[in-house]
Amino acid sequence: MDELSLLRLNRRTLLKGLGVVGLATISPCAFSLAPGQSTPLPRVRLQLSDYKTFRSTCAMECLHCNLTAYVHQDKLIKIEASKDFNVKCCLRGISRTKWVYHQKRITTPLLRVGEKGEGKFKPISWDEALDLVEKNIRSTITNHGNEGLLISMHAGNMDSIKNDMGRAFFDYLGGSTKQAGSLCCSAVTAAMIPMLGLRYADTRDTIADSRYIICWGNNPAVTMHAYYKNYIKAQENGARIVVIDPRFSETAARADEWVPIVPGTDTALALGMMKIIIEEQRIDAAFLRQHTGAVYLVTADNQQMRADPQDADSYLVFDVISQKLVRHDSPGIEPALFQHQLPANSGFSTVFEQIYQQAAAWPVERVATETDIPVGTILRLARDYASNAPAMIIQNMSGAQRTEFGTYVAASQFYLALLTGNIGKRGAGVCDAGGARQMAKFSPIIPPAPNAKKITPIPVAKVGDWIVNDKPHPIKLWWIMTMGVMTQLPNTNQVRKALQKVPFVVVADNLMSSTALYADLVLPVTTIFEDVSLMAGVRSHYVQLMEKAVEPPGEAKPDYWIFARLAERFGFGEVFNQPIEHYINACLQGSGITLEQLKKGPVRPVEGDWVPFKDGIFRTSTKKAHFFIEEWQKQNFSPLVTYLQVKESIKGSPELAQKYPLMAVQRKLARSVHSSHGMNEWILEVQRNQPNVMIHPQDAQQRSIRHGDWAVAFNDRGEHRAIAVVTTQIKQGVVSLDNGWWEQQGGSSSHVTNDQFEILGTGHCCNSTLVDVRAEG
Ligand SMILES: Nc1nc2c(c(=O)[nH]1)N[C@H]1C(S)=C(S)[C@@H](COP(=O)(O)OP(=O)(O)OC[C@H]3O[C@@H](n4cnc5c(=O)[nH]c(N)nc54)[C@H](O)[C@@H]3O)O[C@H]1N2
Ligand SMILES: Nc1nc2c(c(=O)[nH]1)N[C@H]1C(S)=C(S)[C@@H](COP(=O)(O)OP(=O)(O)OC[C@H]3O[C@@H](n4cnc5c(=O)[nH]c(N)nc54)[C@H](O)[C@@H]3O)O[C@H]1N2
Ligand code: SF4
Ligand SMILES: [Mo]
Repeated sequence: MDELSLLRLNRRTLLKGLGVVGLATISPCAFSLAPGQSTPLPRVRLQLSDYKTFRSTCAMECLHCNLTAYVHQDKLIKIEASKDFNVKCCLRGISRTKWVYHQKRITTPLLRVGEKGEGKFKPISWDEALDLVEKNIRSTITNHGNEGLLISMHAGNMDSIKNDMGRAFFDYLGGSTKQAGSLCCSAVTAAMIPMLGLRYADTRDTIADSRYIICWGNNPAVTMHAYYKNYIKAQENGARIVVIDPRFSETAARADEWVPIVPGTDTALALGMMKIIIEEQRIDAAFLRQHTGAVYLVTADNQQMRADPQDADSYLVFDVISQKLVRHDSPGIEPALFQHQLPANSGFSTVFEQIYQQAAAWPVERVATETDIPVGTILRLARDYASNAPAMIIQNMSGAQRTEFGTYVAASQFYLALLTGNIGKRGAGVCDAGGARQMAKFSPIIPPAPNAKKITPIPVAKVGDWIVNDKPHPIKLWWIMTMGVMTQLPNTNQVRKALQKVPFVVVADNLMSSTALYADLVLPVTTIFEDVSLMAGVRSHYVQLMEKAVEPPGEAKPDYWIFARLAERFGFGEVFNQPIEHYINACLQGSGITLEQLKKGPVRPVEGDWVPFKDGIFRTSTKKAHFFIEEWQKQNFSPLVTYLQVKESIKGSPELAQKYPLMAVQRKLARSVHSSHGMNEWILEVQRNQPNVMIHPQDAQQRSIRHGDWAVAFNDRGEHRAIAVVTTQIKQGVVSLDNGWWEQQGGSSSHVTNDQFEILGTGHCCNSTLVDVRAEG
């Protein structure tokens, strides 16, 4: 589409915009005009003292860097990395100036006049827009019940106010259909909560202390770029970095070793490593006895034994001193870990022995066949991980867990850490990119709704499919905020049909996004620096006040303003229409942090380096880490990590693989965070502006695809066009597709991605996808 050439400017605009000549001499003329602004500002030399500065947070699902805005005469002139912040923001953060002043900013409510997707709208007033919303909400509830309302929200803005307010508003209406799970990392959550008692256990502070780092299905050089410096420091200190990825990623390029793997087989590798580690007695038995449920007893029919069936925490262990069954937390005991420590014919075993049974099924040769990793490499990985303490696994919401059994992938990494005692210490652990939420308690911004009906949710990956099929009930009004359903949900063609089917689709966004094109009503919202908010979030270790620096364009409003106005119409205005400070204070309750403190700058809830589960204290009710997960057992899955073949894979669906013999994995790019920034003109100037498909030379040759040609990845769900990169930097049989391209740029790779949901965590298995690729011709 020609959207691109419209946006492409010459490189000098970016360089000027970034102020390479220094802030004090920058000229405001270098910037394109704000919407509605007609004449350029005169060229003047400004001094630092001429600017007002404001601080906010880069708020989509990334690292939540603190940004400083320089404002002159009510215009945002420049964004910089905040000087006293722990990480430096990237080009995308700085380029947010171009988001604020984007040509595609929506400045007034828009009502659809053309077909859905055509992008034809007419401006209407907020009063008209809110009348329409009110009318449609009321008629949906009357004619179809609260089930007919669906709210979709995700990671486009992860501040602590907006999504929470949306969720609460629909609850105060009496409830609505919601999405279950997340497109991102439900699998990690489903592993961590029962195993460790919390989600978010971030080890970024002590990466430099690590001696051995495995980036497992994870590409921090791009996706955690702001603190990649910690990895470099670790290498300077002598650490070895190993990357396990079907693609030679940007991190692999800087690492000591790249271990290509068949997608979806990571748990087989982890179990194989466990077998080696256990059989070679490389486990930390003392740690397992003291800090984990590896010593809990399991009956022959696979139930954990308890002293008191009414007391969930009364797990039984076998005390080798007294030779008796005792509660795990009895003083002065030495619990049996190994089978040979248990009485003969006892009829029970330990959780540890059950783990070993799972691992024993994975001799190194079998792992090699399944993963396509050489035997020698697997042996080395296991031995190096277990003997180079402290060793760290980087998981960080990884691509490897966006697979059909991603919960087992994430859990297997914690198994490895626990078995070797590589957790709760500097330089060890399994990093999951968590922020301030793991360090302090925050409170709900709105009291729970008094009468929200419990309504069956839609697994997020199934949103398109279920709406099209009226499952679990017809959806008549769909509210979409902070989410790019047309680019980020799997199976785009089905999502498009869903958008076309629902009679009233509201999209709140600040840009005419791919999703907004399909709305019946588009509501213009603010970006950061245009409203006040709070980031007490999950990706930065700091709690940050998000300040307003400039007026939003036209009629754009914060999402919370919209919910306040609607709440007034539905009779619960006072719950939603308080000043923003009220909600910020409510959130901070219990954290020990005050708004006054935040006005002076970001606040970290704890002092010193953060070492999650320090000294082996976990957050479960027993304070121990658990391996045997009864939640999984209740869903008829193995309570212990086990390897299951991904269905949409060569081995899992041989028939489908005849038709679609290539496994497609997704890749996040430096140019965007998902669909965010995808249309930022500064980024389009310096980053590539067309999607790529990486394909191995042999796969390319078989299909007569040449390097640099346009190619099409396709399957029964749809097609994605991209430029072929023919390279040995991708495993044969695998192709890598880019995440985040807009409909207006030719369309998202989600056209082909798997919309089955990751079962244990209700997550997203975009990396369990079969395709074929053809030259465009
Ligand atoms: N094909 C493919 N799909 C994927 C992935 C992949 O790798 N490949 N990755 C998955 C992952 S890990 C994630 S986390 C998701 C992310 O997917 P999403 O959560 O959808 O994230 P974004 O695309 O960043 O943002 C969505 C929209 O939020 C809007 N937005 C920003 N600020 C605000 C605001 O204040 N209010 C409102 N109302 N809107 C706002 C943005 O303009 C943007 O249009 O994508 C998932 N989908
Ligand atoms: N620049 C940038 N940074 C981001 C984001 C972004 O969009 N852009 N998104 C943010 C978000 S929401 C998230 S969730 C994180 C994600 O961070 P990452 O997990 O690092 O990101 P991905 O690119 O999705 O996946 C990383 C790698 O997983 C590999 N992979 C895919 N399937 C498998 C598999 O089955 N096994 C193994 N071993 N590897 C596999 C892919 O080839 C890819 O190189 O990044 C965050 N940071
Ligand atoms: S895009 Fe990510 S790394 Fe870049 S400034 Fe924003 S939060 Fe930081
Ligand atoms: Mo994500």
